[in-house]
Amino acid sequence: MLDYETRPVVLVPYVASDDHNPSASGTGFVVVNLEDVNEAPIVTWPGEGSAPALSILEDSVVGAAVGRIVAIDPDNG
Ligand SMILES: [Ca+2]
Repeated sequence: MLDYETRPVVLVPYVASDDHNPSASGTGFVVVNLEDVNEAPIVTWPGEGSAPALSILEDSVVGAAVGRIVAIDPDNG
């Protein structure tokens, strides 16, 4: 899998050969520079479940903390 953040450059090996008899060939690597794609933030939360499920008392004051979710930008920089 291509991933700019973990490996921005990929070396792809090649073998090129002609159709002579005997055949001659050469090998090497092509340098492929990945271009960064802007990825959506990854949101995580404590506990189980596919969506954040938080609870708060109905008589809590306005502005009271309900819980905490964390968003991480997987892009560099
Ligand atoms: Ca990216």
